[in-house]
Amino acid sequence: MPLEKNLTKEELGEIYQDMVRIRCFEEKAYELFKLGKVVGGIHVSVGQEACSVGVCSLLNENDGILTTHRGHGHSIAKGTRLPEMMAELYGKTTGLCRSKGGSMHIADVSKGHYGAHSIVGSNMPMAAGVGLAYHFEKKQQVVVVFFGDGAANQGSFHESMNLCAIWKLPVIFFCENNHYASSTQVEYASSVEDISVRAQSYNVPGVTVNGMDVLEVREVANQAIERARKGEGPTLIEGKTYRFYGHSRSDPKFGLYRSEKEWDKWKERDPLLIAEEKLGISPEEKIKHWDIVEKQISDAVAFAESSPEPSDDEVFEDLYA
Ligand SMILES: Cc1ncc(C[n+]2csc(CCOP(=O)(O)OP(=O)(O)O)c2C)c(N)n1
Ligand SMILES: [Mg+2]
Repeated sequence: MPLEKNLTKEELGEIYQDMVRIRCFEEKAYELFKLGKVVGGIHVSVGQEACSVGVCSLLNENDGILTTHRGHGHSIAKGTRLPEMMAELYGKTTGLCRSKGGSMHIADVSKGHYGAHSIVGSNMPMAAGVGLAYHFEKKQQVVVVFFGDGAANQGSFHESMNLCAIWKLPVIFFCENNHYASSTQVEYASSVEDISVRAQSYNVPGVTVNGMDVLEVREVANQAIERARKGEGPTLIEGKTYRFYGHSRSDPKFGLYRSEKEWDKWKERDPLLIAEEKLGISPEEKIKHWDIVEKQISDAVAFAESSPEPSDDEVFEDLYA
């Protein structure tokens, strides 16, 4: 039976609202970045919401995630608090990491969020470590590591997959294949069309899914999570998706490496539109969800605005554990 058949109307609405929360948070954060309020760098995942929500909506609070430089969506989907997250982007003392992390290094261990990691591919060996800890603790926890198509060409991907496979660690490798690593097209950098086939080298299941469809992502993620909880080891999932913004702040929407025509084609498959149709969100419900979220985002911005800047004395605090 399809997984969504077990969901109530409220639960379907929560999935949609989570996706809207990510979209609104990131669009607001991007706007604030351009105004100089959000400091450091910013990489938004607008267009990739079905991957983060599809997976994280199936996780328990004590399950883990690790994410990347493009990690706001995963953080929000895992339940990270919005005011403290926005304050972190502002570089304020009330931020999740007391302003030491910023957009690219957000962590919220209380929610099982073991960090955004900006060094491409660095989070996969860490996920193997979290998986090993879960394996010894025997509490049926799982950890999901999100990474991009570019990261799938790093040695750390292969080493981590192999280790998790031989030790049957409860780690789900979720590759968000948004077709570009900065300006490098995936076809240019990868020898295979579907990154998921690489799972065969490690004798683990590998699945490619439509990463624009939250319910399709949930179906495959559910199987991978069940398998990991039963102690049967890792799965590699590849969600084919697209980022609607440029790679980072300095990269325009279309850039020199992708065309407006290509962008338009993907925009027709906006994950929010697909979710509205498939989750059965009526126009009235849509307005209600957006209203709730917009209020939450403006509260988060107000919290960040009114929070204090860190003082010079704090600069050496929290560096060692
Ligand atoms: C080891 C390393 N090399 C290069 C970079 C610079 N860099 C930052 S993001 C990025 C592209 C990553 O592409 P992908 O893994 O597909 O993730 P996406 O940005 O598409 O989400 C690069 C090359 C880095 N941060 N770390
Ligand atoms: Mg990419």
